[in-house]
Amino acid sequence: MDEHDLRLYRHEGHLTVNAVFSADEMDALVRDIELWGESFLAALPQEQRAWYIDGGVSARTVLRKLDNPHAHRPSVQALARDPRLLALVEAFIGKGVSVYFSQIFFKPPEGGGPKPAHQDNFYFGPADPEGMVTAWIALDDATLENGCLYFGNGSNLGPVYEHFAPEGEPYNLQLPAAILDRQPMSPAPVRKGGISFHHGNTFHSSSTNSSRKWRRACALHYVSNNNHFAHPALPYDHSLKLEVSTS
Ligand SMILES: O=C(O)CCC(=O)C(=O)O
Repeated sequence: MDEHDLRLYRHEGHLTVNAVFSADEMDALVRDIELWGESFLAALPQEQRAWYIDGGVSARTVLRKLDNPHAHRPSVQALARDPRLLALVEAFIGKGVSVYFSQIFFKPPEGGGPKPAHQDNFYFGPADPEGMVTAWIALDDATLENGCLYFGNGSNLGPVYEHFAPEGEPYNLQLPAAILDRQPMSPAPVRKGGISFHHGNTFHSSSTNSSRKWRRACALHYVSNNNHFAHPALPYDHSLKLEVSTS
């Protein structure tokens, strides 16, 4: 990554860096996550099924997401500490960073559901909005067909807007249509082993996976070590915050 890339990130609020990890590294991670997913699904209480199971895939029961892999899987914790990734994260938010929250997004073939447009900084509510960057690591090629991310270029330079949750989906916080109408969204395909970085204020979304290929990703939400969480919108477990480098 060079000065031009950093300027682009500051201007548009996101940056794609391909070929950070190898395909073999991503395959090993997927195998580990699949094992975790099987035991998670087997133990999933009835009242949580609507949030974790992908409602768009009717042919089989398949997970939509898993939370905090950095706290549950040594493989993901090692990824979060990987020097190739940390050098990039620190170029965006400075030295001395922690993982605040992390997620596996499965987006299964033939129906994996969309994620409506939102801003991560509305969810996390950091005191310093600049001290937060999401590293979205592509475990498969993410394409227009299988539901890659879309970004609102330059929305990182604007405010964090109030989000709403649809009836019966209290965790699915999203931006209102009146705001989205003013912000075009552009696709950001990423190759397997590449990373899509986005600023915490950047609008982003993904569409349904109507292809026959998986679109799995591991999102690591990094914050500066001295950032604190003034107004999180959801009840995040702050004890899972993991310091991975010092300044
Ligand atoms: O993978 C997706 O579809 C959504 C990702 C996302 O919202 C994030 O990484 O913050």
